[in-house]
Amino acid sequence: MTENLAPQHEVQKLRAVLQQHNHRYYVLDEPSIPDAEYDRLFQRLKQLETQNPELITADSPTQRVGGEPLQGFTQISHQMPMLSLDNAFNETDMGEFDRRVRDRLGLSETAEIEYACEPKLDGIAVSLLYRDGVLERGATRGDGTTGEDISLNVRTIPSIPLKLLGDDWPSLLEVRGEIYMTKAGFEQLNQRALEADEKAFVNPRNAAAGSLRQLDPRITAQRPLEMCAYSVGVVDGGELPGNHVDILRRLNHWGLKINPEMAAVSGMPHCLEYYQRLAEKRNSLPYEIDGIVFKVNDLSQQQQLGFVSRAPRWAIAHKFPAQEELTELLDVEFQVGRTGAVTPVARLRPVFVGGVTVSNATLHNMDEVERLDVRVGDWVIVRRAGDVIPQVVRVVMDKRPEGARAVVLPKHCPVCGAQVERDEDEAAARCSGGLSCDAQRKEAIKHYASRKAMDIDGLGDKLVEMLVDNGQIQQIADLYKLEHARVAGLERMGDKSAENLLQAIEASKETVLPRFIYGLGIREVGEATAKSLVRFFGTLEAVREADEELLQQVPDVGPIVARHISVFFQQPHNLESVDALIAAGVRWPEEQPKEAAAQPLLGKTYVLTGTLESLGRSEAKERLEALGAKVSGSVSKKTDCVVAGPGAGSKLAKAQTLEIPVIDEAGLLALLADLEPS
Ligand code: D41
Repeated sequence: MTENLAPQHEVQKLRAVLQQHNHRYYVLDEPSIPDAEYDRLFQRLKQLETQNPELITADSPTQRVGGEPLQGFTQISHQMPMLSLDNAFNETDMGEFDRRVRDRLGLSETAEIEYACEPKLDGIAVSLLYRDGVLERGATRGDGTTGEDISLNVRTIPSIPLKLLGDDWPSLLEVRGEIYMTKAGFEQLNQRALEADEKAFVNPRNAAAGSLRQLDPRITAQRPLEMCAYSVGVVDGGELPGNHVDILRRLNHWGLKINPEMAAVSGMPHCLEYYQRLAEKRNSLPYEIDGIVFKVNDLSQQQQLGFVSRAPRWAIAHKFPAQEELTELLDVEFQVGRTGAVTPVARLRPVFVGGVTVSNATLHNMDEVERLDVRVGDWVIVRRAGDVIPQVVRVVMDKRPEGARAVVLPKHCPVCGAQVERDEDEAAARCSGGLSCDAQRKEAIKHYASRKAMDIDGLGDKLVEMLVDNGQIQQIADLYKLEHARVAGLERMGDKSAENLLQAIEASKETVLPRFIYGLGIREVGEATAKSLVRFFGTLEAVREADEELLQQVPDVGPIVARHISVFFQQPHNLESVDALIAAGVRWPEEQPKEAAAQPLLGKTYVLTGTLESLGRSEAKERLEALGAKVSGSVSKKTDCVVAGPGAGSKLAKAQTLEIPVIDEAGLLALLADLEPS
């Protein structure tokens, strides 16, 4: 296209095109050309610049990483101080903030303030100075008055434009924002560090700070940093809109990234709703946030309010509960799970973290204990993010007391006393007691009764433990022999609940084969694998008799799962247990194995989101699965198609970003009509 342009014109054209693509890729997250095409354009520009060095300019996309390592950073003083944020820790603090704002503005009792809401990114605050649309300087916030010149480093961050888009920007524009690392970028960076035998970073914030502090911009360039704008500082030679949200949208229009969650709401109740909504979304966001920033949206109101000491009166950060806290490791105990896995569990001095009081945390396995080098008596950082089980993430070595005791894997199962075995190639240690171990027995029964298996209402964990402890149940099939009088005699039971329980147990006899197979608790055989097995083999006999080779023909079954299934059905006590269940009256309708030809969607992954009005989600799921498709709960690169009904939200948005085909319910019905055997 550019064959016969003069070099200076071709260079200009290439820069404009590359700038656009860069923007689409890093800011909008919507690439429009393949990476290879981008690389070709970039190489062509580089070639032209090498041949015509007089054409090189600082805002050329080729000039992101440049210069020799610095000796040190130069101090700069901010022409306008970068203010700090006051914190609120609860709704009372927020109510008081809103009251102060309204009082100062002399507003009536019923008047509502409009607030701009943004997630508070956990990163490093910076200032970017654009002169005539060209990035001139980048600086850290520092103490708000004095920061450090990190121009060479900020230039390497792809979401920071070297030149603003458009031409309607003020001639001098200071953009303020947060530089951060996404969770995914952080994981990858640490993975790389681990592989290179280097020390891992403790969290994305530290990794971002460390990356910005590099004197050699070539190192910073390799770090997955991003920048999101949150306000402006000095503005000269141009006008900006009269409210915060519109200012940020304008910055976005000039090519800067802003937070897509930003919203304007009226009145404190809506602020609290926004806070709640984002708190629920916190873990699924691609970056870490530690609260929500609320700002009076109207600039003239901001001006009236002014600031005290170093924080504006018109803004506040409503913090989320901390997800990491420091506490003492009181002891390490070993728990035995359904498959015999012996898991070290940390007993902690109770600590409030992630919104709840935590006194136990998993240590996963002995490899993890060794990796953390954790000892009883240590001070540890405990993390609880969302509904995930609390974890010990690190030991504070400086605080290790004298006589801290090493954690040793017991030689014998703490429950049944059988040998504990540890395979060379496996992280988990296992109790060799099998179903003679009370712990494994209890877990096996809990699993059999669980919702996705036989779904026995009223048979909770505590009850199973009591029934095993007082000898009413030895093996799963004994469930079907329970006697009313003995059950009713249990603690907190009584006549009525015993009757209900026995009825629920009786009702569970009528089941379907996939639930039954899942309920057996074969290692690595989840709900989906159980379904695949039934779809492939049709009968329990066929699954029982299949060898490893045949098992591996089943979609989703690899060599390890095949091994576990085969081993399970070779063990006499397992076969006895299955036979006992059948003898007790557990039954299911026979299914016909389906030919691969009847499974046109084999290997395809579908995601259902929003309301499916005529089908309903569970029917849609069943029918898609019957055609061989996998139905997953989340959208990823591996998703082949998203079915979106009314009310679809983030999953639909993600599908669009990833350019995954989306159909509606009508589309799904047409597909089913097409593929289902008539
Ligand atoms: O996301 C953030 N970390 C963030 C920080 C944000 N979204 N908005 C902010 N707004 C301000 C004011 C109100 C002073 C313009 C901030 C910060 N300040 C801030 N970051 C570090 C210190 C202050």
